[in-house]
Amino acid sequence: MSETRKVMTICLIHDHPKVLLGMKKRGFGAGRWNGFGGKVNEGETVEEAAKREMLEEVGITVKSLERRGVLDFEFNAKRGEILEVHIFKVLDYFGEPVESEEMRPAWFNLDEIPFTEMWPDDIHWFPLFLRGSKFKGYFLFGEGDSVLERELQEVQVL
Ligand code: 8OG
Repeated sequence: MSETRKVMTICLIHDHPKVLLGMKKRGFGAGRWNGFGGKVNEGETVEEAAKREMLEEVGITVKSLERRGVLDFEFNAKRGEILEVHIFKVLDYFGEPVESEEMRPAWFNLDEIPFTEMWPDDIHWFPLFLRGSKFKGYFLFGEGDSVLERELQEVQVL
């Protein structure tokens, strides 16, 4: 079976003991808290896309970031269409979070991360992200918020 891939980004700011999330106001994933990101455009590197989305969605200029995870997502109803999501930790930035048409930002304490209002995979990989690991994985989603298959492993190099 042929496979298509859409490459996407998520950026997270972890200023201990808080993490910055955004409530997605419209489009795919609306009503969920998430990091900031979107599709990588043609002619852009994944890092460039991650930085662009941070500026567009929350008004933050990223000076440096580090890739911490790569996850493949597939929906059972759309087999063969893989979302390849690259997850970055923002290391250095300037600006304050500003609400945009797409995202309403808020800081969360690490013990108050709203997993029930996030994508169902997040509860699995967030702990790895927060403790500084790098990781790779695959999630297959079924109806509603069900996860039919999942693989997740820590890696040394992505
Ligand atoms: O451009 P758009 O806003 O549609 O991009 C979707 C965003 O949602 C992008 O940042 C990637 C992210 N995203 C998915 N699937 C999942 C998921 O299962 N978990 C998390 N945390 N984010 C996801 O597309």
